[in-house]
Amino acid sequence: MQIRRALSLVGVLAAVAIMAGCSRAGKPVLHVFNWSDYIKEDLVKVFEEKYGCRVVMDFYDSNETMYAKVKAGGGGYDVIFPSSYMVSIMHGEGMLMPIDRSKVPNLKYIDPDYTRFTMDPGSDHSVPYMISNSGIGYLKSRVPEVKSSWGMFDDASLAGRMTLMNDMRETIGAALKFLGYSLNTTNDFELAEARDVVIRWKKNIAKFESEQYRNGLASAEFLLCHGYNGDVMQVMEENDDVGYVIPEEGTSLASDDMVIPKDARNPDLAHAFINFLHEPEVAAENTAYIFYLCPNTASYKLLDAEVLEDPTVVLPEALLAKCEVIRDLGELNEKYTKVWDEIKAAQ
Ligand code: N2P
Repeated sequence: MQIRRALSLVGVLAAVAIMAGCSRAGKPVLHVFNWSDYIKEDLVKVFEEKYGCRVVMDFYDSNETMYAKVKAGGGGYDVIFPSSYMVSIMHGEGMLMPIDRSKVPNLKYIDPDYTRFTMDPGSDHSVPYMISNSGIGYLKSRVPEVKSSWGMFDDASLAGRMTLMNDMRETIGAALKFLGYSLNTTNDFELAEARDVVIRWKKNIAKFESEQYRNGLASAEFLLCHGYNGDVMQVMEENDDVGYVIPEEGTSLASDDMVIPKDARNPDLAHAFINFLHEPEVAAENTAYIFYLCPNTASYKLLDAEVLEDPTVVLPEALLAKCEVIRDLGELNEKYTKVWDEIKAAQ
């Protein structure tokens, strides 16, 4: 796919403005905090060349670890990629800069079908990046009888060879869906039941793990892992024996959004980066590489049909109806922290 296309006039003017502002300090640096394996690195290089800057990227494996670091004042980041519920928490705490829509003309491409997954559909302080879902990655040869169910974590024959995400909302959410409840419930009885399910599953898993499971599947250290669709698909690209199922009880869907923290040092470059990732060619190339869907309408026609027709990338309606987006529950988020602490403490 040809993405090194000529700079648009808007792009040139923006690049000149950004470089002029930083000429005395040398190359401007954009500090980015992103999920691991969530961007095609070559595209970052294209951005660096286009804007005469350097991008320094750090990585995290859950919204909560990202939040803890940023809240403690760490990082000095210009762009972060929280899921929508975390955008809402950060916005509520005054941690985010408003998006200057005039600096992100590519907002016009955001697919309105997916803004229902975000908590900021007007892109006031966040811009959708990718849509993800959670499910189960597994080795076909080792788990031939796999079922599309969270109940797989009850299978004692796989004990010690499975992982669940080290992520309170995802893992408690999986147990809630298994039980037929909402993954946003605040009902104490439902939460207690889900807690007990995860404690039961904990006996069968090797560990709670949200990042290394990809390598673990590739090396057959793990046979069945709770993971994100694109992460598992990336392993599948290299290894035909890997499969991915979305449990029929439903799962969590996320709109992972791009935000600019209030104390960002380079907000102009941050806006330029966000806009760049929504250039249709860039969005398409990124999606084709990481296997998550960038909700950018103009990029779809640049994608191979097999990506858009892949039911793990674009979910069929019947399954979609059983899935939910994790919501910010305000003060009641505490209930999940408490249940998670109990799960972690359980023997
Ligand atoms: C990337 C995982 C991103 C999905 N490794 C998070 N919703």
